Amino acid sequence: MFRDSLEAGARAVAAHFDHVLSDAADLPVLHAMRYATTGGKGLRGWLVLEGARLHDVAPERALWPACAIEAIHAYSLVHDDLPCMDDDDLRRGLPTVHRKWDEATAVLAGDALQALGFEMVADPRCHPDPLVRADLTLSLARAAGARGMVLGQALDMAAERADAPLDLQQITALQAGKTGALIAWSAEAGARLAHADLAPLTAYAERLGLAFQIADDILDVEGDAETVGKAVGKDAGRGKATFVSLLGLEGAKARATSLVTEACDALSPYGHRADALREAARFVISRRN
Ligand code: GRG
Repeated sequence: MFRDSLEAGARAVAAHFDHVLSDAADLPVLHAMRYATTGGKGLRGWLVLEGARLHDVAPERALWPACAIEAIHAYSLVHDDLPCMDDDDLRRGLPTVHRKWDEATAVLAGDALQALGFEMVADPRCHPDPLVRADLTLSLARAAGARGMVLGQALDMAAERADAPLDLQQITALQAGKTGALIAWSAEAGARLAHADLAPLTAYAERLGLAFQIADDILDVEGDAETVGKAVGKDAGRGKATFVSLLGLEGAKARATSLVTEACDALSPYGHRADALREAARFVISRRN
């Protein structure tokens, strides 16, 4: 049931994306942008839509920040895959943007997706109150930038060159930026649209983001064990610290499970109205991709 809701959200975001870009030039960068925003789970956009529903915000309004966060997420993946970063050939089971086109197109598509994300939350159709739009834009810039996702990515790159692997506190801080910041923004956006208290969603999202990353590390290990011929998980293969290497497989699973319980508990002010968000938290640690 949650999967149906996730797919419906992803379809709505994709349609909105097409609508917004319908007047864009017929150039490779535009095709690369559409390609890069296709095929993901759409979890971040779904969190925006669900957080908005929880606060009785109209879906037509919520689609702007939902599409914005998926655009920023897509940009981060396109740039993360570049030869100067992770140098990946595949993303979502298909050739990465720089493999399908070329590096220049991938850089430009990522740049344009990032700009588009900010354009969408600054658009008057997102919210009539300019203060709400400014709040969404400022918080998104903080989540994506040098105090958020870019900080996490930079810490990750520094860790690659470091002599000693990171400890648990360091890797938690790294992932809070790299993965957690956009997830937190997604969960909070609905409350921002409604001028509501962010605290319960912030507490939920902090735990959700960490559980998501721990699950990613577990998938990396279990996927490698299950898939004959698949390259050894990159992080594990380099001897770099991961939640699994630091906590052990069973310890990592236990930590992810208790984070999900805490995330669900943080939603108690919303009662059963937040059950879909609780389902999302459980999905994050049970997913297979
Ligand atoms: C290049 C500034 C810059 C940042 C890149 C997010 C990121 C930072 C790198 C991605 C590397 C990676 C695979 C991290 C693991 C966690 C993660 C973000 C996985 C991808 O998110 P999903 O599973 O992806 O939500 P889909 O494809 O479903 O959208």
